[in-house]
Amino acid sequence: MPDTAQITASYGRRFIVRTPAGAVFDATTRKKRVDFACGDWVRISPVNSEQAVIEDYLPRQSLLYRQDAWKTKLIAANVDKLFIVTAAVPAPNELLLQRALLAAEAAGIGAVVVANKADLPETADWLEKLSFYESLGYPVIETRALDNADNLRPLMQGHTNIFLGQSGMGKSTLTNALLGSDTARVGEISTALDSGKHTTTHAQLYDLNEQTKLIDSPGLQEFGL
Ligand SMILES: Nc1nc2c(ncn2[C@@H]2O[C@H](COP(=O)(O)OP(=O)(O)OP(=O)(O)O)[C@@H](O)[C@H]2O)c(=O)[nH]1
Ligand SMILES: [Mg+2]
Repeated sequence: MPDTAQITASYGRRFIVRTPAGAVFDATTRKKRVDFACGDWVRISPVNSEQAVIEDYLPRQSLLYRQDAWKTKLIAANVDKLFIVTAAVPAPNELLLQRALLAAEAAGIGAVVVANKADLPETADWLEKLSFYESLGYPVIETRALDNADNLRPLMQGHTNIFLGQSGMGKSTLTNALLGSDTARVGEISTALDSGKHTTTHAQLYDLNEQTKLIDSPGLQEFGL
């Protein structure tokens, strides 16, 4: 008998789903379908107490995706607030920021620009660039994820939020600060390449509290629309 559940982790073809009662299953799809995303509500058929098959997704409130020359990749479903995580180090890509803002507009969801690593002296110049986006109406919030991320909490409360951005900007560090634990794996950045190392490899949904969810996502390098 089909049940409903939410996808809390997406590994491409394998998923973790969780029912409203809190049962967690390893899930696969039929016919190698990959059109499911973290945050999706789905109908599942349990196989046993640990495994289930995803039958279909329920109507989505929103869908974030990116596109390269070959295919469309789903980022997350049912998110209603996008936090674009930026930092002065490694070098931020302004085009990627603009594309993420466009994706938020296309999905009809609110966007916030996070200027993380505000403890670094390089941040001053980057904040100057970001003032343009603030003048367009996007909130720009400075964070120091190594201390805390408490100033993001009021903006996130009651929403399904996502951290999106380049590798190495501190999405998982912010996630851990909000969770108050070291749940999400955090990576070094490469000074030689001036980039992150793609530490987070799959989208993962966390509960911040009963009404508030947060998806930590893998770093983007390109972001076609
Ligand atoms: N100085 C400073 N370093 C930070 C801050 N936040 C994160 N970092 C460091 O930045 C590096 C990358 O952090 P991650 O949280 O792994 O970055 P990410 O955005 O999750 O990267 P991917 O998972 O690869 O997309 C780590 O070495 C963190 O310790 C901050 O506020 N200040
Ligand atoms: Mg990460």
